[in-house]
Amino acid sequence: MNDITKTTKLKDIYRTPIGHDILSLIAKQIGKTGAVFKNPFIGNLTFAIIQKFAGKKVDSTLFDTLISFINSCKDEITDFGNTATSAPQPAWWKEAVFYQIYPRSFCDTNNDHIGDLPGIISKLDYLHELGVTALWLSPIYDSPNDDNGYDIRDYKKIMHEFGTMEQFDTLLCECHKRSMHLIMDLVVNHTSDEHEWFQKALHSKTDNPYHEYYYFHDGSAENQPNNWTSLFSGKAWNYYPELGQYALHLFSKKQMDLNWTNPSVRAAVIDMVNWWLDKGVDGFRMDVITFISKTAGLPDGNTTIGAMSKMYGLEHYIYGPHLHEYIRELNEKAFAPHHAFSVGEAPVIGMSMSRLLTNESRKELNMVFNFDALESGAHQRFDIYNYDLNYYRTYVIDWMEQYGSGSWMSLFFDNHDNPRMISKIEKDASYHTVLAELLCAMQLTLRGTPFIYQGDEWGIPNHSFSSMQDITDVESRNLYETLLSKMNPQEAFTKICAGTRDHARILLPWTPAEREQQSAKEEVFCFYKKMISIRTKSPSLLYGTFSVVSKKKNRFFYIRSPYPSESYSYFIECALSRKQVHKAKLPPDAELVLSNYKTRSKRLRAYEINVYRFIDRR
Ligand code: TEU
Ligand code: CA
Repeated sequence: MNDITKTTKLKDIYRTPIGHDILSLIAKQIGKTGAVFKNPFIGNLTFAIIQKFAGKKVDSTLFDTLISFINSCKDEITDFGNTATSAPQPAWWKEAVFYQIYPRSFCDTNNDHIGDLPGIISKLDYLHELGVTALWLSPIYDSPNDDNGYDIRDYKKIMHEFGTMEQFDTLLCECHKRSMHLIMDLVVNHTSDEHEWFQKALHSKTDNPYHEYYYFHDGSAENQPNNWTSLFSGKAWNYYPELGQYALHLFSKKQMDLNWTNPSVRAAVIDMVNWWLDKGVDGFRMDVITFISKTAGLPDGNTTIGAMSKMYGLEHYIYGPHLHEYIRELNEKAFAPHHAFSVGEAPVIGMSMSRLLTNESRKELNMVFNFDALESGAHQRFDIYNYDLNYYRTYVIDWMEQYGSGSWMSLFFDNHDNPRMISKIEKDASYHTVLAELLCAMQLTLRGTPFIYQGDEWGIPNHSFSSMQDITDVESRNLYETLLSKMNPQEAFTKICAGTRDHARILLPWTPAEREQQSAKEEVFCFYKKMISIRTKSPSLLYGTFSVVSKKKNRFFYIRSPYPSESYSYFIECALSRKQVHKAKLPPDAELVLSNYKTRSKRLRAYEINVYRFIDRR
């Protein structure tokens, strides 16, 4: 593939992996999809023409930066065929219903108001009854909890608030007894600054192998090595006067980035992963795994990109030059020999780069978590707005049809890093039950692996915080401090409440006394249980093809067609807003198998979803 230049047409840039995803990201900022670059006028523009029109408004280094980033990927996008119609290779992780547990707030059994391993063990029968077949545990390792366990101090020790290694062994054994897989969280882009490796790294900057485990750069108190900023606000460097050096942290000040160019780091990570896989763990969710390779020399980030994204330097770490090499080595020396499952967290990158990470021919990852649909349109997480499910429909159709026959989607609406999706969509709680059930049935009838986040099965909404005293998340607390330079405390608190990760980290209300609207929660639980059962028993929903029947505004009708071993097709009709919409013309003899409304109606009501099955006689 030839390198692109300033005179390459946008439509040709759109055909390169990084170019596709960058142009899609730019389109998203104006509420469009990348398809806009197939438009003859727009597709024939070039960076040179744009530069001419934009003049001084756009710094010329921006296009140079984009061109070198796009040219840094030498992989071709081979046509991997149409995801929606291919017959995939069966695998347990394609059929699984995953449930993400954030141990700190899942279930507490010793009244310290912190979830623990005995709490998880005590709920395995509940999860088995729901129909869950695989668990993903957010980090349970020893940690000072600056970022609630995503700052690991000892990879082979259990956090004392959660319990003991013996209790973990019991948990793993009890999962397997119930034919449930268990995957852990692999956080190896960084360690805690209290990790033994980092503590040894501080001893001296010469003749010290551990010093090369991290990114240390010479400097003085004023001039840090580059302009990179942390995703948790502020600069991405700590200064150590005793060494006269800075060390890199893309996240909190206590999460120090590992230097993956160092073969000793890669070997130490591989050793640790094998240690857990030898214990019988079934795989890992890999925390910001796409950040592990950085541009050599850690050069300054482009100021225009930094100002737009608030992440100065991101073009130098979101998809670095050796990323595929490192992941392939990890797969070859740890995951593949154990037939272990891997899902990589992949912030910022889009479908093309994700395809190169997950296509089976690449022997890298089984799946990724893509975040393009976590916010609708050009919105960011801390914006105060109503998420538009029409955006989700466009996104999921695009991925269902373009991702490629050798790649497999993860399907999720919630996780521990985001406010609850039902509250993003609707601020009026009276819609939350039907909305929770709409999201459930979409997630479990689309093609891919569903990841249910703890509490989704009760339709848990956002929490109401009364002041910043209630907010514990380091990302939110840091952001609040920076906001105070631009707005008053009340405005800053309101903005934090719109996007804080704390919404997803409130202890689950297990006892009826703790549960408001207990009957609504039980209704949502029963709906989840039924929908999971329908999916689990239906190869068409697991592996069948996907085709769109209607994608008109506020509607989403689609068909899942039989997988060879089954006769039934499924027809799903959804209303994506409060507005009533015309119903679909159903296939003959369609039988309603699940609805989130108890009565029937001529039109689809607010957030109504109906799942039908039928024999396709066409
Ligand atoms: O998150 C990576 C990440 O980029 C998140 O901060 C995300 O961008 C944002 O919070 C909203 O989506 C992973 C973990 O999931 C997160 O909990 C950790 O704080 C972070 O890495 C550092 O380990
Ligand atoms: Ca506890």
